[in-house]
Amino acid sequence: MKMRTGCVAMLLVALFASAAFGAKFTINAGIGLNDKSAQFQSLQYFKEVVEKNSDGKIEVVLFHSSQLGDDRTMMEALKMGTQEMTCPSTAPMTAFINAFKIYDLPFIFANEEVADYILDGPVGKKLLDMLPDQGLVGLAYWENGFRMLTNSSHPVVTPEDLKGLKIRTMENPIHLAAFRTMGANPTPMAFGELFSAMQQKVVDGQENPWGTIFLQNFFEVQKYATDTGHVYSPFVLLISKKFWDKLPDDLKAVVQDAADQAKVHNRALNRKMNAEYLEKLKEKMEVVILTPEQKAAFQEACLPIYEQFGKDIGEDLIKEVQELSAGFKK
Ligand code: KDG
Repeated sequence: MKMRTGCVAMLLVALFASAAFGAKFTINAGIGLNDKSAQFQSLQYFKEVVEKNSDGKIEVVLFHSSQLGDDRTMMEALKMGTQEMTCPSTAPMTAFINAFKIYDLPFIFANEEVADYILDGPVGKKLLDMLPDQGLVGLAYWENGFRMLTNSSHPVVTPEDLKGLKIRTMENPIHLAAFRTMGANPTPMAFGELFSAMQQKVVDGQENPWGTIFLQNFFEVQKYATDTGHVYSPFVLLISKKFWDKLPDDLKAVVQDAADQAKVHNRALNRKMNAEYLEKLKEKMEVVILTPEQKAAFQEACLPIYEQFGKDIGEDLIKEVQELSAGFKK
């Protein structure tokens, strides 16, 4: 309740600010990560392009660190039309559109280039096209990235090392099932609660890309990290359909173009930051870099998940992604 009052107050401040600024439309955009993240920097880039190319007709107001709520709450606000923009991981989006679970299958993408190829191709588009029925419009796939495991108990080198570890996951049935299958004790939790849950030892560990582990100071409460790369998390830059439908076509084009430009910026920046922060984390944590054989053991341990969720996601969709990925050439 307190959170909600805070959010309303913040949106009111934004409303008055935009009235003073003279913009015709205001996009309030909220995310869970902090203001140092590649995601926030990419939103700043988006804001600059939109405000410039709309000649000030659109103002973009940015909120970070779950100031407007977590991924799920913000998506619901977009559906209701009380917030204009957010950029969630696809994992919690599966609460609204089942097919997005395809991205949660462990090790479905071999690397970032394959991920780009699928997300920017017919599969990625097909899934974005399902969003308007849910009151959401997907402007572009940005990148959260390959997720890495951290914990406060011991180094994890094999799936057996996960036994008994209480791991926070995003709110997603496949992530929960995958960690359960590997022997861990997973629990879903909103991102905004994660740091204190680790600090108070409510959970032993979590999984996120290197940039998040560094920039959210997770190393202060987590001693061990492993480059599992078990799931590639896309972000989707979402806009409320209620808001989108009110925008004239020329301004829709400005917003879409800015989202596409910011996507290119975001992916490059995110990859650069993830690589840099891995090196910095090596000075702060005990980081295990798995050999290809060690990684294959995690991949094998997760295979039952494909069977378990095959029907739910759609065997055809899984096959389509696997065949497209196999045919990918740089
Ligand atoms: O801003 C994005 C976050 O809200 C969230 O999606 C980050 O990967 C994430 C997580 O673990 O919740």
